[in-house]
Amino acid sequence: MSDGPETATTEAAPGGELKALIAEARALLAPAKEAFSGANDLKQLEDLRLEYIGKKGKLSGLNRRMGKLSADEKPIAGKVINEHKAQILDLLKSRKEQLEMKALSQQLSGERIDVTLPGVRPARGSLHPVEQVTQEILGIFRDLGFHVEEGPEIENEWFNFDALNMPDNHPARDMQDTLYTERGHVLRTHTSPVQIRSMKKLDPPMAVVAAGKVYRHDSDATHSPMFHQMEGFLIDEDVSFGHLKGVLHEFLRALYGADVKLRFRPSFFPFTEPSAEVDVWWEAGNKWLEVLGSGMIHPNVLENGGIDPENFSGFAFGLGIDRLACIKFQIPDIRLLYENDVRFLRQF
Ligand code: FA5
Repeated sequence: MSDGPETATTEAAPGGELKALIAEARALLAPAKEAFSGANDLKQLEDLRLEYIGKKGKLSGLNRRMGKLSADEKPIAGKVINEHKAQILDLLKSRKEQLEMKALSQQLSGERIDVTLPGVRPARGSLHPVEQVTQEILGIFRDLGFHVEEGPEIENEWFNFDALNMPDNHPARDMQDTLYTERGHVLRTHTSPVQIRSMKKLDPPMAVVAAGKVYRHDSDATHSPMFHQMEGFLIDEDVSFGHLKGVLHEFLRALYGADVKLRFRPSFFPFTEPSAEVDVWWEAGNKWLEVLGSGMIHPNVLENGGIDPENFSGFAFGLGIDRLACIKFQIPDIRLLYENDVRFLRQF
């Protein structure tokens, strides 16, 4: 970088150096303006800044020469040089802004989003197979005119046992290995207490289904400690065992198709008389699998629900939803439903 004009004026007459400095300061403006607008990027502009107003730049060269001026001349020259420095700074600033805008718009156009690129699909979850079957079964019973109720999972012992004709010390309580919570309460062992709750709430005739979790101290390929049941019952005048069989046949055909292989077996439940169980052929397990218990509601149970057994009769059934799902989806072990292995769950 040269201090060019410094060498142009030596030995001037009194006042000559002042005039020369002023003229040189003025003469800087036009070339500075041209040079700045010719700068194509911020790096070039910075080099020009140093050339004009850097420590060794052209304006500093003029400042240094003020030493040769008289005391009267110095403030005059200083003022002129400062004014020109301010103008040069203004020019630099506006060119800098232009170049920054240019750089930003180049960056933005380079980063433009290509809306035609294929998107990344978010992984989609799906309903658990037990939930899928539950929804399907509820749909079948709704179509048959049943109404949906619910009951609590932590149940009062009276609703879970006593009201269902299983008083204290009744041997039938041992049929369902019970998990007790606080005194007088259990994790419900079946959905049958919803029968009593619904009878107390509704007036006959009534046709109700209620699905939910139930708990027992039980675990193997066909037993899970937590599983799902759906209770169904219908109360009206002159309900017969034939109605029960008809509804269960209709239901199983709707769920598995007209050629479903099923069999009724006589059974025992304290809350139904007579009672029957139904098995469905389980291809994945290569055996008959018991899927439900059922029967005609015991007169004591109707009474406990506040319904006169002289005028009304009813049937009831309790479905094992998890087992129905195993048959539906050809699952060979009920415990697979609860291991939460996504490789298994993704198949449904
Ligand atoms: C009962 O729980 C009766 N409350 C059913 C009932 C209701 C009978 C209304 C009469 C009238 P059971 O204990 O058999 O019955 O259970 C009913 C169904 O639940 C069984 O047929 C079976 O499909 C299923 N089940 C029973 N225990 C388990 C278990 N540990 N894991 C998975 N499913 C089970």
